[in-house]
Amino acid sequence: MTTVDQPGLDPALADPALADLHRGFAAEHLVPLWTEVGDLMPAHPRSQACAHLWRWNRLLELADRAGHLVPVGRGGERRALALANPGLPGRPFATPTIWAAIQYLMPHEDAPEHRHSQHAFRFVVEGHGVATVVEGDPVAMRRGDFLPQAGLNRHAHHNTADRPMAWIDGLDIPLQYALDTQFFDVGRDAISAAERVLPPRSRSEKLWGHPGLTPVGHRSQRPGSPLLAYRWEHTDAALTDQLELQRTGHPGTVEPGHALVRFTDPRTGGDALPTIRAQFHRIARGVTTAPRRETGSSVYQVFDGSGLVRVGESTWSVTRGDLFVVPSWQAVSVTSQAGASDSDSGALDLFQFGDAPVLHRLGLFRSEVDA
Ligand code: 1HN
Repeated sequence: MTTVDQPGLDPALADPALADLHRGFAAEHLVPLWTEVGDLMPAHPRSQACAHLWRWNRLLELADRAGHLVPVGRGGERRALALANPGLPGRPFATPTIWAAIQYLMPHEDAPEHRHSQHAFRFVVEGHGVATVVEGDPVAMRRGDFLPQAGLNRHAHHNTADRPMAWIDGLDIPLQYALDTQFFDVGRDAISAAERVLPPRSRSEKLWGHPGLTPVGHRSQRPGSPLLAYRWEHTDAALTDQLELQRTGHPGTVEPGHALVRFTDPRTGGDALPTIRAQFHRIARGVTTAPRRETGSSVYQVFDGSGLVRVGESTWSVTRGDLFVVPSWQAVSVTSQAGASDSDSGALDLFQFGDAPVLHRLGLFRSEVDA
């Protein structure tokens, strides 16, 4: 509580009549606006979420220890470790709208089938061997792939390999928690033998994975993209082409040395998930992006390369797999700096996910680029 003219002194204590009035408010579960207006109506977004960085090698080490100690099964459903933003009290939420986690499956292990209203995706920074089985369609997960799973699709995961595999999950859990829209059902106890396979392409890709071509006679009415895997080969080629166009003097990139693509629903061109925007950035060697702030929050994962990231007042050196949060209205700028162990072109590749579709649809999206 703040007071207008006597900071630190609660007016209800100073004046017996006011004290009595405040007791009356409290008894009726009322709060006077004049004690709260500064917090409820800030001049610009002041997120309680902090800019925060999680190191991939620490996440992986802890996930592997959990793999040896904690089974996966009904109830817990997933061996997932949520990124809990230190600024957000109570629940383990990465941002006010986004839940993010590292998930881990041991060799030949299954995560049981279920479905929920929360929209979700997987993104793979390293490894292969797991299939996510969505409505009976086994979808192989490999490094660099983005795998959206819109709400109410039944899904299980199965590790076909002799090695453990990790990936990240993003879900709109905090948003649906705030809106009280959650539904959850368990699915079959086990997937069938026919589903325990790792086809190079899923049925969804055979139907929906051809650029500019819509399969006639398939009217998927579900929200969210019917394409269940956006493969790294395509993302990589799109980013390479943008930078190449820019180098040869043609429009191509969002800013010099910064290529950007968005994962979209092939039916509409809109975001692949109704509540989550997922994008991929490639920042050419030595380039620093213009500091940009937006309403709404994002989580980024370094896919490849090394660099320097500035979010609000924080600066970190980052490398493959590291994850960081960008809270609403905090400026983000990144510099690509080739590290000693980077074998590639010196570019910094970043996967980003956030709540932008929600803000756009509600007319609340705003952005600024600092000169
Ligand atoms: C879920 O279904 C997955 O399918 C991951 O991998 C994380 C967190 C809460 C609720 C459901 C998954 C989840 C989840």
